[in-house]
Amino acid sequence: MSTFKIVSDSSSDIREFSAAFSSVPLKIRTDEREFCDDDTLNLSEMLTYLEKYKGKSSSACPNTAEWLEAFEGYENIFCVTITSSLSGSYNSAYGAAKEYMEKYPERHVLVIDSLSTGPECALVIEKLGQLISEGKSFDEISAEIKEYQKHTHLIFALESMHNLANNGRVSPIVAKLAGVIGIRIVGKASDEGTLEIMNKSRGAKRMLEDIIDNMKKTGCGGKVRIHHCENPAVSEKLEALIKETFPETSVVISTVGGLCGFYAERGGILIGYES
Ligand code: X90
Repeated sequence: MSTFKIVSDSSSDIREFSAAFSSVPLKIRTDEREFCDDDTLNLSEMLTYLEKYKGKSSSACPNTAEWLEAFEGYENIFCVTITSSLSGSYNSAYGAAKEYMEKYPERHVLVIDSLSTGPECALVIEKLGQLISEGKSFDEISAEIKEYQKHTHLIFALESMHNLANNGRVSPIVAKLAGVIGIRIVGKASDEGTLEIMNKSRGAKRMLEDIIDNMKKTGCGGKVRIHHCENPAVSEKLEALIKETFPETSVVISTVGGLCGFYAERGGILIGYES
């Protein structure tokens, strides 16, 4: 009997899972403090601290040793990372996988570049859990998850892009727009795993309409996962609107972890969904 494990970096916002699972934390840093994106993190306290902090803040992905520790003891590992276009997480996981398979030639690690983050990673993890519980082989699951990824999407709506711009993940010009009071930036994870801006929406109502319009373009039917950064009210409105527009969906709302919270900032909403 082979043993399966799912490992992801903490960008997936998943802390606990039904199958064998580990979340490998990214870190958020200033010159004075380091926040580890695990169970010990108080997100609200971190956000408040960062809003007041005048210096530079940044994030750091897991290193090879941290990934290796999460793999240890398992024969078949599926490892889901944040998009390799915006983070070194995939590369360090890939290095760890190579090392692991050299040490244990009979074991397997598939490192999956989510080309996304948050709730879209969560969908991939849920799917992996389902395929494992169906008793499929490592190779079958590897093929099916690749296919599945063609049918998952990520849309985001942000009130501020301050931390994204400060860390070189979006241009300062785009970030400035998000800083305008009442303007929300609606965008998506592109096919290449980059941040693609689609709307500059004025007001929450317009933002919700723009999110739905973008979901209509790809179609939506199946699972929807909403991860928000201290914005339950708008998430619930969005849930109602999604259920009304796409009746064949099941929506689950949850909260972001530290990494997505750092970049999405207060009010930010990420939507992962199946088409
Ligand atoms: O390696 C690191 O330090 C992590 C860097 C992560 C940078 C981007 C995180 C974005 C989080 C913001 C909106 C969603 C964008 C999705 C684009 C694929 C959430």
